[in-house]
Amino acid sequence: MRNEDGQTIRLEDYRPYDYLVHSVDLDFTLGDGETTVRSRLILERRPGEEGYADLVLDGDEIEMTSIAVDGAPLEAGLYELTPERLVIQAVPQEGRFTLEVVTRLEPEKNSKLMGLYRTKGVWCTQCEAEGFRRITFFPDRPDVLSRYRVRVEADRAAAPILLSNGNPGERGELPGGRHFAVWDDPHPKPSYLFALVAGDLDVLTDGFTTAGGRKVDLAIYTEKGLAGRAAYAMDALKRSMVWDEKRFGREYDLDIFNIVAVSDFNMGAMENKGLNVFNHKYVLLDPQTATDGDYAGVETVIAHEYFHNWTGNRITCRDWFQLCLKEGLTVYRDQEFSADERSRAVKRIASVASLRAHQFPEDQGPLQHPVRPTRYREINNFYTATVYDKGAELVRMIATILGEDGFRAGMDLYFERHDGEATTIEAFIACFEEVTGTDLTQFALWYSQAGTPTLTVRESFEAGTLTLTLSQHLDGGAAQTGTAPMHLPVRFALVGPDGAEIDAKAESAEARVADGIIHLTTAEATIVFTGLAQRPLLSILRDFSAPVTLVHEQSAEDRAALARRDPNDYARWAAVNGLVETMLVGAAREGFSEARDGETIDALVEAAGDENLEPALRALIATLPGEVEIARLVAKDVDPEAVHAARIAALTAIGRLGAGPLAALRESLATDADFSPDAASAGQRALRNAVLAPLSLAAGDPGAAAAQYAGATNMTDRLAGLSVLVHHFAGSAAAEDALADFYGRFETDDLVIDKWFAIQATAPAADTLERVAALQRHPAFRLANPNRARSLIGSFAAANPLAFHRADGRGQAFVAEQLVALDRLNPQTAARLATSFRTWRSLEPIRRENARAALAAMQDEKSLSKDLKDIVERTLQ
Ligand code: B3K
Ligand code: ZN
Repeated sequence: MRNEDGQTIRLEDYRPYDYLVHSVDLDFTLGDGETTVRSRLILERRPGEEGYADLVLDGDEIEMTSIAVDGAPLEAGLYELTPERLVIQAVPQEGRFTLEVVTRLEPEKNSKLMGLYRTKGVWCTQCEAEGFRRITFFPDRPDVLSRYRVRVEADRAAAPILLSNGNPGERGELPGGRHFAVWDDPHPKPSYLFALVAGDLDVLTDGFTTAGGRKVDLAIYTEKGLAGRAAYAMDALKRSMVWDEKRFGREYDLDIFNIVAVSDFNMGAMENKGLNVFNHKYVLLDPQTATDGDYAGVETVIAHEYFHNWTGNRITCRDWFQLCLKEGLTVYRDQEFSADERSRAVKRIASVASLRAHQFPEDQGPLQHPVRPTRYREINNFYTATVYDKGAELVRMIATILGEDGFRAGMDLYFERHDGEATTIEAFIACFEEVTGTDLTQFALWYSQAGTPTLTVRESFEAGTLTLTLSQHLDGGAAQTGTAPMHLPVRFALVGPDGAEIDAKAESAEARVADGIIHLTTAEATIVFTGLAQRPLLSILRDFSAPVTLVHEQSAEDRAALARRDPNDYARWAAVNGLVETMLVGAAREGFSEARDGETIDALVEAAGDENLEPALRALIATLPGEVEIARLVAKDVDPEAVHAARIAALTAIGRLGAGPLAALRESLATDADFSPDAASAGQRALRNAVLAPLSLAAGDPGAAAAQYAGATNMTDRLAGLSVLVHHFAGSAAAEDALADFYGRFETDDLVIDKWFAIQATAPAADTLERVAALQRHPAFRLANPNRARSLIGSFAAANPLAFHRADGRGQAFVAEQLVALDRLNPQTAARLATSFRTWRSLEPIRRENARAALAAMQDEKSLSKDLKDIVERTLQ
């Protein structure tokens, strides 16, 4: 599937693999410094194919020590070995044959953390997307499904626990203090879902009985002494299993479900069949060391990986272009789970805010790509917010367009028809079309047209008639993937002066209007509502029913009225947020003006204090968008110092103008001594903490934050206090004392020390770069540990525009140097962190030029990895 330049993979070149791999037998001999892998494949030329085909297997940085076909060692001339491939000539073309290959690996030296590697003495694998080829030679592509049987052998003292996919089989002792275990996975799977873990681990066990009566042993393995911190993750797992049965009729399908938490991991977690491997950040929690945000994150990631068992594992992707088939759909499922377990409106707002903060800049910058890309050079660079989060929005739109029953019927058909297959987006969409008789051809453009459409709404009212004009526009953008009008489901309501929704008759020549949704399918549509007693308030794009940039020139009065009265909670947040965004963009461009923005602040303070709204929602209302998000809204010639000044001025004004009600609010939300991580308690803490920054800034006094830090009984409150001190009173004795105290308290706890690094790296202060450079030499800093690299370098680049884009260019140059150093150890993580440069063109000219120079310096480096090179080149394009 590689084209002439040998680098770019193209969707249109897809063709099935020439051979079937009926079974995979793997035998691992794990030893200190060296691991041997014996692989025995049963293969067969794909039936119905014409002509002879070489057997082509992928490989990457592995040494082959022997090779045999049908038991006979293969002579040197009968195969060709290159750094990327093993090509075997003269394999049987009729019937089944056996290929045996032995490879030798050095997991201890594997700092890329792809394939088999060692972390804190534990052997662990990561195979998605192309890591299996770093273990043995194999057709390492998602459409080759096989049955796996795995034998693992190791020293019993070093690795009392030996795990792989599927159900456990024989195990036993061997001479010399060694032992072995056999695992058998009855479900055919692609190589990217293979996993092996071996080590000396603690375990938390539990059990679950499925609706169909299958008894499943559940286990979460952790580093020594930490299993107690996995209790919430276990609870989240059981809730996920119940939810998938109820909501989607999906039951678990093995006798055992294992999760292993490790501290060196390139991403959040991995859904390997029956053996999920997790970054320990998404497993380990207790109130002293984890925030409410961490609890919510664990719940989401545990659910996400569990849900992959059906959307990803039982039904997988034909090729990596179809990645959103499993990722977008599984994000949709985990979002729905959190909405059902917690608060639907709060979850929706959090997802929308995250989409706009992470996916919109990607979709509007040089790394833009369609939800289903058609080209890639390095697939690991396409595990993006576009594939995941916009992909989830597309599934959500299908559900909105078809309604709950139609959507569920389509999902049922998808599960029934494609179980056990590697399939495509077309096949997925066809299921919904068939069960509902709906033509989704136009809707499917969302998968191929990159970029964020703009939805412009105009309204006029005259003599009892409201006329709306909706138009959609999509720039060709960098990817120039086309701009045909798409199907935008636009949820709306007309809201009366009393806050009641008005049921008015709607007519449109262009758009279908039904069940509170305008189906915009043309470039422009006019909708006329008649018989209205008075001008209603237009509540539009409710629940963010389509991932668009909304341009709606609604008066500040209408927005403020909706902020007070809209019966839809999402819409109330959106109304305040619209006012706040206008305020912040105006302040970043022209300076903050209390005279101009006083009413916005009143609306925010009033909504934050409205006891009819749940506290978690009020906390979101009271929290201003971050500087990166404000910069995105400013869009052109961004000056990060002006953005920072605007945000601080607005926060201070909120604290000053809202002093009375906000202080009373804080008082009324005194924290419980008995911590409970439930959503309602977390919401109370979030609201109380959201008003700490404005009140402290207005008072010009770190006292309240310092007192909160010192008196905190849980990490949420402690970190909230610390963050106000370090971010708003940088360099003060109170901030420095608290930082020293924090380090002393949590020195031995890696996950908490990550927070200590991150909070300092994100301080919007003049000397943050120098501080980060010093921290990078701190004994606790380890560039090779992805969490640590992300906490210091990643958060500096992603969340501290003031320091990263310092006018002298030294922030960007520092990050570029660090990325080049990281690239030598771990290209995937380096490439991920490099995406922080993606907004460089929106900066003002001096900073823009500095950023270009930093990117060019990376590009000039010799021996840059394919991963980092791909990001740097596309970013510079
Ligand atoms: N499927 C994995 C991500 C793999 C990333 C490879 N670069 C986790 C997830 O999305 O659930
Ligand atoms: Zn996923």
